[in-house]
Amino acid sequence: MKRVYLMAPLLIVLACSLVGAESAKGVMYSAYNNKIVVDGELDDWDFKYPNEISPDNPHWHHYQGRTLEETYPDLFSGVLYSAWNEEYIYFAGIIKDDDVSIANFWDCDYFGFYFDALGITSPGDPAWMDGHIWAHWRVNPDGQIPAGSKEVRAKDDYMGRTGHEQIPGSLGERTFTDDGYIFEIMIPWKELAFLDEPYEGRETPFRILAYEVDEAFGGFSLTSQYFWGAKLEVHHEEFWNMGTLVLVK
Ligand SMILES: [Ca+2]
Ligand SMILES: [Ca+2]
Ligand SMILES: [Ca+2]
Repeated sequence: MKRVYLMAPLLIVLACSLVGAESAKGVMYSAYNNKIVVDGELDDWDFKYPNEISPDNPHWHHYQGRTLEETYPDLFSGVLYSAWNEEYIYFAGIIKDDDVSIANFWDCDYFGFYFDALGITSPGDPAWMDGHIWAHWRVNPDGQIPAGSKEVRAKDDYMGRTGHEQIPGSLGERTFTDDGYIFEIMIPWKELAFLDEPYEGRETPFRILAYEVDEAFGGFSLTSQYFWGAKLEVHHEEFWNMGTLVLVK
């Protein structure tokens, strides 16, 4: 019996370390859903697998700017969801933010969704700056056009790697709430280059940017900038440190 007593704590420690190793990678699940209509209302979502934006979530990494924990009392938190079907990948957010005003196209609240198209797994890979697709969702502006870019409706701004052009067939809507905003976007799989074959169990290197701007310090300021992923060392485009998006049914 004595051996059993000794082994039980060891097994618990081993089990905890395995769970810790899994969660350290950063995994976000995307739930199958074929009934979503992108209209800025989330009554068509099942709200499975929430990804909480919080200083307590070890997979949200501070990049630059001020943070929730520092001197500026920024109200910024929320929860993100993902869903998929045979044609589209979807993202939704329910965000608490005390200021959603804007200065211009660039100085506004936005989220970026990064997909690694080349499977870059180590630092120094010469392809790393070109190895991804990003989709930036700008929450605030209506009808603003970024300088030097093609005319896109700014709140549908999905920027591909080679320019600030909307990804064809993508769509986004948002609704302001009493304490922030809700957003809902969709991107066609066929526009995600190497990722154009969705199937249950598919795992994709993936990163999320939360870029939070408030009118503070006498102007529009970056108050919080966080990345979700496995970890963050020196640069936000560390494709060898991305998390994983997993498609589940
Ligand atoms: Ca909807
Ligand atoms: Ca805020
Ligand atoms: Ca804001």
